[in-house]
Amino acid sequence: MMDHTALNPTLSKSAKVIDLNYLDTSSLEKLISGAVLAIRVPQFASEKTSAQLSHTLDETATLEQYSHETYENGRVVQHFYGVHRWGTPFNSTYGKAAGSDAQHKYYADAAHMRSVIDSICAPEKPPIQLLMEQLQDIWPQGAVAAAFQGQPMFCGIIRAMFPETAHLSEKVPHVDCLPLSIAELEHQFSANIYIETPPAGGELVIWDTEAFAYDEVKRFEGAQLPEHRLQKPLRIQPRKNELVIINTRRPHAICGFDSGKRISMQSFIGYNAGEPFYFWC
Ligand SMILES: O=C(O)CCC(=O)C(=O)O
Ligand SMILES: [Fe+2]
Repeated sequence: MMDHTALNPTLSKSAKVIDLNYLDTSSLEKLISGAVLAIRVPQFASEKTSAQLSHTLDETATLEQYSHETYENGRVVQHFYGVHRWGTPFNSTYGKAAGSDAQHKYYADAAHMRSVIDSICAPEKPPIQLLMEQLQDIWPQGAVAAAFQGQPMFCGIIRAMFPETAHLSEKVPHVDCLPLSIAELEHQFSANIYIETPPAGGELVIWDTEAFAYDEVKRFEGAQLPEHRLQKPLRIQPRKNELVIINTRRPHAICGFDSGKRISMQSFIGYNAGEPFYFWC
């Protein structure tokens, strides 16, 4: 059962993080304006859904390396930072031609994974789906699965980290920014719903600096972000079943851990004023 006690938003250790029982419009507006760095909704996923997803992942899922792209001399370079994935991310199509095998695979896997995840979570809805439905209720323009290339995109990839490689992400703050050639977005956020968390470590660190603009993302090509934009880290210890939304054009990183697993269902969320939130991953 969900705890319906109202959480006092000021209880949070940092004024830059909002802790909520239910998402609300004014908190989203604060995230969009940059007044807050993160929104947290504990107990967003039900225990049962998390258990079903976790169990299936252990038993049947084929995990692959999730890479993060950078651009070096105009070329896409993919880096492994210790995150594994179940499902095919849109960045696997970067640098590939329209109509390429990579593009076909992305959209085919999107359709396949939608039905696989729906059936794992049934009779409940997958947590990312619940988030889209809540945005439908509280945001004037609602939320949709993005179709930047005319076909519905994947929303809700499963990301998994293990002690052996989790530390790879810690030293490499990154920003996530959909290429301008795909869509022009005023902001890019991500939603992670944590299905499993390690007993210690695995914090999400987000730096309190302006979100990077497109030209800055381009300028800071390669893995190293400028030191002066990495001065004020804010650490978030994700809780099992919790939803955390951040602006992914702010540098962020994930801390290593020594035992357990760190699993989340993730989607990027694009924002343009007066338009629905666009979900993809
Ligand atoms: O796993 C996390 O806590 C953050 C994942 C991440 O880098 C993202 O959602 O952009
Ligand atoms: Fe990220």
